[in-house]
Amino acid sequence: MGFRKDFLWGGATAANQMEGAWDLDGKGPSVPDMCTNGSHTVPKRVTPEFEEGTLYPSHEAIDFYHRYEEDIALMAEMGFRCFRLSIAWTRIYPTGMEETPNEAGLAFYDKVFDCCRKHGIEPLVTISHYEMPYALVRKYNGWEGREVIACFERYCHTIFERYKDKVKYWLTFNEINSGTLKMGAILNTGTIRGFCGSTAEVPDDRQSRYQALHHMFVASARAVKYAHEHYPQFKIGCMTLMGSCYPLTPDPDDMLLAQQTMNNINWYTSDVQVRGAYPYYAKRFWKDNGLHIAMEPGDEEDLKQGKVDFFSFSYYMTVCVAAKAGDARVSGNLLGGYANPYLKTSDWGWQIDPKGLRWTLNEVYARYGVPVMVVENGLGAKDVLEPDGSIHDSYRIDYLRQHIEQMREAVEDGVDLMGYTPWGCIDLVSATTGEMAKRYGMIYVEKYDDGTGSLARRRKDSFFWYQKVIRTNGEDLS
Ligand code: BGP
Repeated sequence: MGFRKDFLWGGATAANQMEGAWDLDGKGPSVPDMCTNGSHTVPKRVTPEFEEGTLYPSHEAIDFYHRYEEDIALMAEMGFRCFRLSIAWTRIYPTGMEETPNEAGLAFYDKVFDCCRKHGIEPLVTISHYEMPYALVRKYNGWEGREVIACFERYCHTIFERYKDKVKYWLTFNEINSGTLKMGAILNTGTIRGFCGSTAEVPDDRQSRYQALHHMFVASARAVKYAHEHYPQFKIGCMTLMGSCYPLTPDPDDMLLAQQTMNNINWYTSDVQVRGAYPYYAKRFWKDNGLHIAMEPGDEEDLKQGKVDFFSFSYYMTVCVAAKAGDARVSGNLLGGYANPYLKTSDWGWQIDPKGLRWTLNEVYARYGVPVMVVENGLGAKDVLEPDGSIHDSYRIDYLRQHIEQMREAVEDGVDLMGYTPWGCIDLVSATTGEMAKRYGMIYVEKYDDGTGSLARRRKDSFFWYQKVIRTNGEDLS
């Protein structure tokens, strides 16, 4: 037993949090390009027009655009077999609406994938990771507009054909279920036309988000179906933000609420993407919340024909839910909840729960029975750069070790686990706060919250530890 021989060990990133070069070589602005920096206490803001003197962290990010060779070489040195990255839609179609793609953008990813291949690294490509062309927000209110499905299909056809010999593993949308949450309007559905303000102030317009999600389901299914027909070698997965939740008490009301939350937040999107149809509980959920989802003839058939090949998810934490208010709350990876008295939290208040990962893996596999991959996991923490250039991040090693141990348990339980790509293997911009101070990497980047820094890369202690883990295929976690 243990991890399979071809286990995809690696790390995960996203274009808008890493590349920089936000307006180079024909790239258009995406939603995150319109977002300012924030912090744990001050929310980031969306500005429909750029403000003079304001810092927009995605504009330079960690400048992967110019440093990808060095970065991929460092990943290769760690022994990566897989590198999860995303393509910036706006490099290929700057507004999302062009008829022909931007050759300079396509050429950039040719170089990146060739570099991965040179090092024997399998790219895992997220087609849309928390960015959409801002022009589509202005014109269609993001994914609420049905027209965006065709824009996305054109984008998918272009990149599938261009990279068919370089990329085998794909994910359609990052954390698609974040569209069920308020903050998902900015990160995911793009349903923020005309909105100007902080992430805390974004309106909770469920109707537009759930309509947008329907369009994303159809778009994803059509992309999967097209890929299966034209590129049978591809493996395409869905990607869920796993907000696993426990009932705070054995009160039956808490039990029911935990089940409903799992259904409505976590499974709502993956049931569609893995099983090819809306789940049985959707109708009641729409009714109870006054939601009306406009569908066209053919949509159901598309969903049925566009089932994904594998299930992937991000896992950082768990929360408790309680029917009666009053207990201590914790923040979290978009989904907050009640504090679990058995768990500790990270510096950013996210509850650390390695055993919850084993529980989650078993839940997922029992539900779907398709191969599973953990494509994000990790500890966002403040690191100290020592004068000699070292970074002693034993806390990160502890976090990763405990989670890998539990993944191994899940494999022993019988879960078909394909791989593990911890988040932000190289330090990058935080998605929720826009900070650099919240670091996840095994590779440190000298870049700071005020936008300064040499951008030099350094190996943290976790770099050498993870190198050993990969070398021993997860046997030696010491
Ligand atoms: C996930 C996103 C990533 C990422 C990560 C960590 O929700 O898919 O893009 O950033 O969470 O979150 P944060 O950057 O806010 O710490």
